[in-house]
Amino acid sequence: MMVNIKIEQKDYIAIITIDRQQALNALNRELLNQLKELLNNINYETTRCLILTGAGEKAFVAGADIAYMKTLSKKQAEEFSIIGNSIFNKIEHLPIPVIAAVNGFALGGGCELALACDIRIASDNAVFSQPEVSLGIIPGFGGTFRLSRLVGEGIAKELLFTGDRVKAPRALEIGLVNAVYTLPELLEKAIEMGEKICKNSPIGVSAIKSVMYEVQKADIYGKMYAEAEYFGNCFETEDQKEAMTAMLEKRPAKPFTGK
Ligand code: DAK
Repeated sequence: MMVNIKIEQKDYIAIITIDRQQALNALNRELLNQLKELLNNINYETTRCLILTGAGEKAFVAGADIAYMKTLSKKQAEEFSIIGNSIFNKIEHLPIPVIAAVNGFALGGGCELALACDIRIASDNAVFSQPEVSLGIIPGFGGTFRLSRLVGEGIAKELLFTGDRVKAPRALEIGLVNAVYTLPELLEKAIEMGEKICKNSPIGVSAIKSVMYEVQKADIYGKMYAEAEYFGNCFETEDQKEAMTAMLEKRPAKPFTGK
């Protein structure tokens, strides 16, 4: 029984909803495992497009679970990063298109999840950010290279270094999302796009996705392991522990010391 994720089928479209609203759909190990299982069990005879969204009106995914990450050692963090990356990579090379319907906060790992999808559309209350440097870490699920690929290196570096939040209109302007709708319209619009895709040749659609993936793959794999290593090195530091504790205690963190 999937406690954190729902999947429903609408004709050829499967809709996966991440539903862990008490933590704004933050990704912990259990949720990632469930997502992996769902992805491993997609029947491509009956499914030609996947939509990923978050439950509720507030968040798509508010990030990797900070309460879970707070106490990770360097080694555990590196492992967590590799597990997450394997799932996000899987999404990226599923033989069918994946549309992220971003219905609110897409922060940290949530933004990275959206980045691993083929297409992103958002509701007008969506907020994107890679705030990891404010938590004493770096993105661990491919955010560094996938964000650059999508919005260009200059804007990606600005967002990664500052942790600035990007609201829906700006996300549209920089190409982080393809379109913005009201929240009640969002899923309907994602389904509409999915239906158009599903009317086309599944072999053709899949071939396009594969070609585009193959072209980028060689480049991405090397970068991914570098990211995991640097990510691991941010753990067991005073800054990481203090910043994550402060977030969970809902207080401002002490200034970073670089230790
Ligand atoms: N993790 C755990 N719990 C979270 C969470 C998160 N990322 N985001 C929110 N929550 C929980 C809050 O702690 C709170 O729990 P209770 O206090 O009710 O028990 C509940 O969700 C509601 O949140 P708030 O009370 O804070 O709600 P507000 O409306 O006041 O604020 C917010 C919403 C989204 C602005 C705020 O919750 C917030 O700033 N959340 C943290 C967002 C964030 O910094 N996300 C990035 C996390 S870092 C990795 C791979 C990837 C990554 C890391 C590692 N490896 C594989 C190793 C990526 C890193 C991240 O994602």
